[in-house]
Amino acid sequence: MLSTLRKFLRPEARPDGRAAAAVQSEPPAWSPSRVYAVGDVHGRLDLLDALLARITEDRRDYDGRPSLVFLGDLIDRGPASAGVVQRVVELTRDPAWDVTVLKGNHEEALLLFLDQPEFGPTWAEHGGGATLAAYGVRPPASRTDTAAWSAARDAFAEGLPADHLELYRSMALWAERGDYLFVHAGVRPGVPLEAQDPKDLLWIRGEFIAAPRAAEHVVVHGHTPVEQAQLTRWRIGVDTGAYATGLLTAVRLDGTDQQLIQARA
Ligand SMILES: [Mn+2]
Repeated sequence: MLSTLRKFLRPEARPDGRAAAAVQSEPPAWSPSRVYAVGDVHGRLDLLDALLARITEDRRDYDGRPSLVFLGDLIDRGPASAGVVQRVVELTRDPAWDVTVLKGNHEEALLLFLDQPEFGPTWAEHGGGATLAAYGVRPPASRTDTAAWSAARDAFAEGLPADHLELYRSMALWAERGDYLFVHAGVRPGVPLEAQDPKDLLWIRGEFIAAPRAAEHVVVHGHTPVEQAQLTRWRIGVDTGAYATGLLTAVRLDGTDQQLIQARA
């Protein structure tokens, strides 16, 4: 009994020590400072505020200036995209936080609509209609009414606060802290970071999710919704589909520690 327990507590002492040694040959992922990385918010200001309250409480024991990384897709689908972006703009001005906002494919779609109103119907079908409405613009009812979409684009550009536009335009494609890489969707496996196609960073799913190890880093990402956050050795996925599920997830990284922090509707 005791020896069984010992084997359980000390897996390196198992007779099949080869497998255990192979696992131990990789040191655990390391973050040099505390990071909170927040998954896809998609217009759920209610969940974002609940999560920020938990994160604010959680950081009390931390003396440094923690990083707050938004993993993209702040907007679309949910009802309060403008409010979510306003909250994030406020956080970027708060010296207590080192805020990084990554671009998601939905923010890319918003920027594309500003340049090309004919993209509006496609954006609206993927949740952009809710974002237009949140900024006080009624999405045209007809896909093919190009004049109406052009007018909607102009009204949107007119009403969009300058600091929101600046935030959308300044969103990064990725960020790095120690052994961790933060990116909206993921990376193409085996391709060096500097050679990655931005389209993959914003859109990739299957090949990245299926890869046992896609990058040198541990990749922390959103974009592909999962019922429960995935913490594996080389990949941490925190998009818990907040818009549909009412569950918004962040991961806290500090040294070798990894903890989930969540808010539920
Ligand atoms: Mn996405």
